[in-house]
Amino acid sequence: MGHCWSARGADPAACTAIRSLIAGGGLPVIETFQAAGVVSRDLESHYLGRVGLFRNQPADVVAAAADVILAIGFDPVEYDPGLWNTDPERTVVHIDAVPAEIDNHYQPTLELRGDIAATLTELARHTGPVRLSPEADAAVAAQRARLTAIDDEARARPDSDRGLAPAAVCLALRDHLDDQATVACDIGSVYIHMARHFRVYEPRRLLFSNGQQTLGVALPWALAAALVRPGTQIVSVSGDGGFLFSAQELETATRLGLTFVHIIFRDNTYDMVGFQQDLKYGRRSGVALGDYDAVAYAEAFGARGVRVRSMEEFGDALRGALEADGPTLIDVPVDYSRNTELGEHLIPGAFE
Ligand SMILES: Cc1ncc(C[n+]2csc(CCOP(=O)(O)OP(=O)(O)O)c2C)c(N)n1
Ligand SMILES: [Mg+2]
Repeated sequence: MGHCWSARGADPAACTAIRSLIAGGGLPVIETFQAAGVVSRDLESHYLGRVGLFRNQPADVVAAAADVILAIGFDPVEYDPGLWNTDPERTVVHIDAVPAEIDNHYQPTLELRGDIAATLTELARHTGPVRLSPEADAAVAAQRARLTAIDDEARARPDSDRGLAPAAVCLALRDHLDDQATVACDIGSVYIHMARHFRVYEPRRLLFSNGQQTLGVALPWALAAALVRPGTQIVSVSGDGGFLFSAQELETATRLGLTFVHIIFRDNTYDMVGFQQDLKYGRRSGVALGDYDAVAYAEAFGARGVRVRSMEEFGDALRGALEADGPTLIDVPVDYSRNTELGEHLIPGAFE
């Protein structure tokens, strides 16, 4: 079984070449966070999801079973090879403009260094459409079915008495946006949910901050996107903690007259820290956050603000915000009580 994934592969020329390489063949594709959108709508049958942070996604199952991996533009800052490349004997072909970063878990069999698009075009000329064995095909199909089932389950459980289900909010957001929309995502449990459930069909439309995982990036990125992609849908998404890391930029947004929507996943906690404390120590410490009034805060800067209480209200607020001029903040209470499941099926020792 072979497959490819990609970080620098989201470059427009590289992306086009990846799409030609997989079209017509049976090669499954896994997206890293930075590669989100490399797989277009018409190639959906090749999409096996994104890698997880904790090696527990269908994509990780496919990666573990692959006997050949084409790592296209792979940068270890996104996903440490020690987490996913558990079989050092496996054939890894590193295709990139820059040299591979060699370590114990990343020693490519072959490095094709140079312009990614030119390399892929040449590769496709030699290989023709790549087909998997019937067994590998069946294994990939099983993981694709699992991917669909995960989203179906999320849609079926949109809320509880504690708030909206975070995965269902991600899927509802997708339903309201077109393919040219830019979605800037902050760090936090919010980003794990978005990475798992928010499909994009064009590159550089779903933006994540890997590596440093900088809190507070989403709102300023939305401002920048509104400046360079006027007339398109611009959305930023953050947790209630991450929002406060750069919330003052609402002043810049209203002063410059920028139009976008910022969505807060409200749980009154720094949850990505909290749920990992639960997993590691069995208790939480120093992660509580007050139930601050985000609506009043938005209004103080001349922006609109709304706190929603149901999926229906969320849809109404989003539709209104996308049609309005200027920034709108939508405060969405989420039920994070199942978030420790985000870390399920960890590789041994990840939280020791
Ligand atoms: C600048 C910065 N400081 C601290 C962290 C560590 N950190 C990662 S996630 C997180 C909590 C985020 O909380 P919130 O924004 O409410 O999102 P949630 O996890 O609740 O969805 C923290 C403190 C970071 N990534 N960046
Ligand atoms: Mg939070």
